[in-house]
Amino acid sequence: MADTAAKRETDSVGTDELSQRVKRARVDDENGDGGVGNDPESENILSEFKTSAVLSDSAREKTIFIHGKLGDQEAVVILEKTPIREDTLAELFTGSKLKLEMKNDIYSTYQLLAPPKFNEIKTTVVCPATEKHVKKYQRQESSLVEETGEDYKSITLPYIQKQSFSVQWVHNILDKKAETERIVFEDPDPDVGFLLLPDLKWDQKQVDDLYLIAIVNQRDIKSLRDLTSEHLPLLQNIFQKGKEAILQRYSLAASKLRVYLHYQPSYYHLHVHFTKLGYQAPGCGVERAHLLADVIQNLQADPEYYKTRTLYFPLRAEDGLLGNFQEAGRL
Ligand code: M7G
Repeated sequence: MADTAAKRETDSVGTDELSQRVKRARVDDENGDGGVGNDPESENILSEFKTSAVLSDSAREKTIFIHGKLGDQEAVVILEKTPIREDTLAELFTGSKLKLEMKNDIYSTYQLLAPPKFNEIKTTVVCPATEKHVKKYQRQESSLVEETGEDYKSITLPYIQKQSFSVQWVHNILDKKAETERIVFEDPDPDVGFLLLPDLKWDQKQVDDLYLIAIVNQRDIKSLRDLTSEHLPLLQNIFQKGKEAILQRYSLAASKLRVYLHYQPSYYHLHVHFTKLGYQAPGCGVERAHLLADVIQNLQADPEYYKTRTLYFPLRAEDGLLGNFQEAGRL
């Protein structure tokens, strides 16, 4: 699928049949007893999912990324076993069946068959998925790229202007067309304002893997590269009010947070990641994450810091941008 066609396809999200069915299923669930696994009447949109390939999986992280088809549309489905929560332990122990697997001296292993409500699997569906989504979730070798300010202008910018993921989902959030009930904090100011809400990756069941994103109201800041000292009031506002909102809502102190931007991001509308320190959030490594506190200091020291600095980031083997860096002899 050509990427431009793919982009058009993602732009239609919100009107296609699948999203109507997802909404219906969600409303059914909300109107029912709300319990996971207790509502057999909810429409299972995945019953007709046809797997074509496993893109990646991890026994350690208990995740699997699958490419397949939902009806005649390409889809990516992500399944993730959820953490065991302390507040469910009593019920888990009393309400489960235990099957002995082996016993040796003081050691024994069992298969614990928990009541259905404890078997929830966090499921994310991307449909229609573009070729770019499939590549994003595929296990691939990465290479570290060195991008000068000039490289950004001549290689990266033209590429992202043509090929990047649709940010329709971001506009839906800002326009209050999606995820409105999930908003944790809002500052409506057009220049320094933002919306803070749980990231797609966080099921909000435990603070241990807390993950929120702050999405800026301004629509023309693509990434870290666009930032200058002019944006300091915006960045400081996000840093300050984001931390306060998280303290208030989740009782998590600022000193327990990792607050950062990705470069390169997947979505070119400026946003800031807030994750719990100690939780190894995907993409929090030094090759991709830039602490907001450092970004602020760098811009205070040099207003054009991110316009002129060489920035380093990993690109996956099948990323078109990597190909463009190779063609330009920059790798
Ligand atoms: P990024 O740095 O652009 O890319 O971050 P990454 O996905 O490679 O990290 C975008 C962030 O937005 C990620 O943490 C995503 O999980 C999150 N995200 C993506 N989508 C499509 C949604 C969405 O629809 N809603 C919410 N709440 N978060 C999203």
